[in-house]
Amino acid sequence: MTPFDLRCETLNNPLGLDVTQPRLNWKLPAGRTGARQTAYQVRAAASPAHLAAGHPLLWDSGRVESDASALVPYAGPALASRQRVWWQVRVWDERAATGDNAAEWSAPAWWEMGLLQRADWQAEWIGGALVGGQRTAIPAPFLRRAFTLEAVPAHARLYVTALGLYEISLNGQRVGQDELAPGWTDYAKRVRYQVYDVTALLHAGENVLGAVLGDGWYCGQVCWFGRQQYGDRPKLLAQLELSVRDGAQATIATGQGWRATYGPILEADLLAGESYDARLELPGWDAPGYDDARWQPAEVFADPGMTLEATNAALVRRQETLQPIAPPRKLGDARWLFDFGQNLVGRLRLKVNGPAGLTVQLRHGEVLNPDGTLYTANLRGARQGDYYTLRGQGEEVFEPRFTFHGFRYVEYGIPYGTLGIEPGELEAIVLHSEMAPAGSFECSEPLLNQLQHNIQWGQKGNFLDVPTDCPQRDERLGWTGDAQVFARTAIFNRDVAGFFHKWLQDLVDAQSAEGAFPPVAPFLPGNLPTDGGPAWADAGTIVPWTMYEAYGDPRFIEKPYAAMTRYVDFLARSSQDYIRTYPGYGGWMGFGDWLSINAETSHELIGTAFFAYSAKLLARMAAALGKTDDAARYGALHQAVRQAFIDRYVTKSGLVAGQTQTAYVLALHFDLLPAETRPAVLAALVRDIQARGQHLSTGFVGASYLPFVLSDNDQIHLAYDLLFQTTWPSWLYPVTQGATTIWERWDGWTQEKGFQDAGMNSFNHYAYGAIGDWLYRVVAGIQPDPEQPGYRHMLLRPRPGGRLTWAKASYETPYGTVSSHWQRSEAGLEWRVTVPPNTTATAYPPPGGSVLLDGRAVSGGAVELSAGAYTFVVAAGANA
Ligand code: RAM
Repeated sequence: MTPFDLRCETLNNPLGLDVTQPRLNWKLPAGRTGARQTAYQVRAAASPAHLAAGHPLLWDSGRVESDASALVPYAGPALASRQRVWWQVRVWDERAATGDNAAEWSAPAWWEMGLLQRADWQAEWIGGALVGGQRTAIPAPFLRRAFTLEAVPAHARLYVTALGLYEISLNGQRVGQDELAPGWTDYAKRVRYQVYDVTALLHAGENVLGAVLGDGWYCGQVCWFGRQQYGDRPKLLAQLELSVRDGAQATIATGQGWRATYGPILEADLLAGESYDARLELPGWDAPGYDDARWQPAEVFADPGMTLEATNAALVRRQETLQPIAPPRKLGDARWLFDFGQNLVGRLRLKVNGPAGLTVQLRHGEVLNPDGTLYTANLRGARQGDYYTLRGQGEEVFEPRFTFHGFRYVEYGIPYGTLGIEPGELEAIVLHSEMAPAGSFECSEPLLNQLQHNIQWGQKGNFLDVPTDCPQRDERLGWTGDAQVFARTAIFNRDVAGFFHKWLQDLVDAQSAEGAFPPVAPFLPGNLPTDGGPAWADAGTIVPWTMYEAYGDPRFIEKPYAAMTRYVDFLARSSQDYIRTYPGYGGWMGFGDWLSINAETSHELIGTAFFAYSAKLLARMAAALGKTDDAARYGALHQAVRQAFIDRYVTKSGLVAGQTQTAYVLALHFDLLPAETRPAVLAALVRDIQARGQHLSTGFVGASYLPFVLSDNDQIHLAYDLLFQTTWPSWLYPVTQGATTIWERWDGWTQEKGFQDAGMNSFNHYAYGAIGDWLYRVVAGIQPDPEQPGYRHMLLRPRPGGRLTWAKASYETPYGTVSSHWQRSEAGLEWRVTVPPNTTATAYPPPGGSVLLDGRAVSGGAVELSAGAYTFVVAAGANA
């Protein structure tokens, strides 16, 4: 029983943490039924040799009688900046009596601390002299610093960040694989730094640190707000620390002595794209021996004083490469259309041969006009175009570095029509935040499998450092409502723990002075209301709870806790007799049930429903943290809001005011009805769906809950009918239209109307992909147990239906893989599950006749399972 897959803060050997009490995870091998840890011992030391010898140790937990194998806090001496800790663990399992010989030590793992104090930084912010403007871009600054080392260093770390974006190299070799670093935070408050082990890149003699800066979110265009939202030009902060063999330390830091110039990158903007003139390249600029006499001294800037924070999670990386699915189609003189077969987010890599001075234009778009040309109207003010001017010396390769585009199609053009030339070669590089795959879902219905594919790609495309609504037009904001509805699905598809730890900080940073959470995070004041309003602002309570339920990490609810109480107190203060966004309320009324179809739900009803829900979740989180007074207080508040909802919106006969699907769904799902009126409300919901020819009418607010309301209330057949609906509005309609990602609108394109309003019509918007959660939880039946969060215990309850003959899903919990796979046959249904080691599950075999578990009869109803692999056979029966 040797533990493996050791993690610190859920990361694999993280370099540069500033979590002062890191938590440790390990997994136990699967395979034995009932495998379970009964005790563990962790030890930590300064080197693997010390661990192997067993001394000197930094920390020894001793044998701890505990089944905890996830998020076990390091409890050794306080950690210092730069400290590297090696650690290992051994465990005792349910078979072992006592005695040390039962357990084998794991292979060692490590983590290393970053710079914990501001005083650890000697570096100063540097950059170029040009400033650009609200509408004017500047070329990308190139910065360099040469230095001499007498000997090869034994150990070297680069601590680096930027206001804007950076790419940094040592002796001409790119450092790290992160893209668009350091990502987007509220730069007035914090910026994250990265740490790289660069020991292997240094040598004795002259060495060169070189950096190129991009505008990014700091001073490039953000949304439709224009440029320079945070500052006037990009800046770099970098500190190379090295130790030589005799223990002497040296630091090369940004500040005086750095040189600056401009080179081939004429402009680089996230929304517009990049323009690169290869004739202006600076050969050898980042290598030793280059003469920088014609460069200028870099500008040195005063410290803006924001917090420098370790990244503690993964950044954006290049993830995969796609090739065009067919040879380019000629559109006209010197214009060709490339099709990558997939709406994706990233950028192109161009390979081209041609004369010096020829400019290649690459325009990106998601869809095509009816005449087969590129459709770009829905990009609004985002140019999404890159320009490459050839140096004219054989094969040239270009990939922009400080931009990303949302596209499936590319128009390749040579603006000044050089005839007789063939296009170069293109491949598409997919970019997104590093998030390990976590789950998979598959079933017998190809259309649903394509839907799952589209959900996955919607997530990849919109999880680019912040969870964005869309990746293509001049918007790309961290809309809170969208993130809130999609978070549960996101967790099933990918490991998003680090991603949401970071974004929840963005959300807290963006809280208004009154206590409201914003419509978007990071938030830029002056452009949007400071209060996101119903279902948007409530991301501030819903997302922490969602993360806590799935990951079991108390920090998800501890860190934003004070902000959440301020928020719910704000709701209490700003509502009238517990009715939120009431008529005449002076503040922001909210976005309503955004993009619903002919079914406007009252904003005060949505507001009050979400007020009740936020209070309820906060009471639950308070209880989980042992804050019993708060739990009671917010529990009482929840009851009061619930009663106000009933008094105001529910009639005696059980109708809900407004009479939209979303109104019924919220009342039922958030438990805002007297028990005796639930059947009537449910019946009204069912009637409305039937009256619309088995169609939903819900927008962003109602759509994610609708299928759960049906499946939780004996309407599983109708839930499947909606899921299988292929005419719009429905989840499968875009799939039948060849969609490869989730559309923003149910009717993004229809036969009758063609494209929806170009002012708001993204073809890569994850919000309606929230149906993915229902595929995992209900179709395949994998659910965390909120009473034992983080999959310590789980619920397995598939609900076969529709025309599906089989479905299967798996999910990587902190303990290992849980899976559920059911298959119909003439005789009934076979259901195979695996429960990860050191966890338990309650399994609910689907309804039917008699039930066999691994060949033995079990009585109907729930079955408790320990770790292991099991097969249920449910005979065909009356209720199936
Ligand atoms: C639009 C986007 C976004 C939504 C807001 C309210 O800009 O569709 O997804 O959350 O509006």
